[in-house]
Amino acid sequence: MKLIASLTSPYARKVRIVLAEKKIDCPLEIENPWSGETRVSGYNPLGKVPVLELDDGMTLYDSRVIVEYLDNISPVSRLFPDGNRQSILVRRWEALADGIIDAAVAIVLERRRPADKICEDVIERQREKIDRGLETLSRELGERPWCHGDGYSLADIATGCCLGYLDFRFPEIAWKDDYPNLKALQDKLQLRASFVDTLPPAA
Ligand SMILES: N[C@@H](CCC(=O)N[C@@H](CS)C(=O)NCC(=O)O)C(=O)O
Repeated sequence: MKLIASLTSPYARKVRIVLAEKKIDCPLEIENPWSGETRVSGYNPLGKVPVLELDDGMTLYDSRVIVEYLDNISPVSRLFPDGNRQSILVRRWEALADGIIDAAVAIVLERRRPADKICEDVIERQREKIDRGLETLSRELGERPWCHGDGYSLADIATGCCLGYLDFRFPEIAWKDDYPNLKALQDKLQLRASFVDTLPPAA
């Protein structure tokens, strides 16, 4: 098994954290999907990372499929709860956290366009998704110590990767001042070796 990923992808970070939490050894093949020489499309027709290549050559994408697979191949540190409703609620957190990342990535890509082609309306629309998403994450977390149930789950990992990506690419977004409960969660998550070891490299 090997993971094809970039070190800055927040979706790949989620998978790398899951591997670490579940103590699954998995070599990492670093690929920049944006480089001209990328081989990612040979693993994933969508040309995106992360991709998990299994020992029989089957490739799994995207990150949500990969983390579900990984959680099921090892009983160590289960990250999805049993039961349809509980498990769907964790996936719902993941969908929201990943959706905020999708909006943030869309802004990063828009800003990379030539100055005269950048569309402020596109940026504004995506920024509204980030703002509403953060407000919802905070409201749904409330004063509880973890995103779902009584303990650490994939909901926390997905949320931590989302907040970490905002810190990485959008230091100007003051989510820590606006949402102290999200800051408290992030402070706690950042102490975990899985989070420390997967921080994106300094730009
Ligand atoms: N929904 C996908 C998103 C993956 C994704 O967009 N990855 C980015 C890197 S952060 C990528 O590879 N982009 C290349 C492209 O869009 O061509 C997942 O969860 O894995």
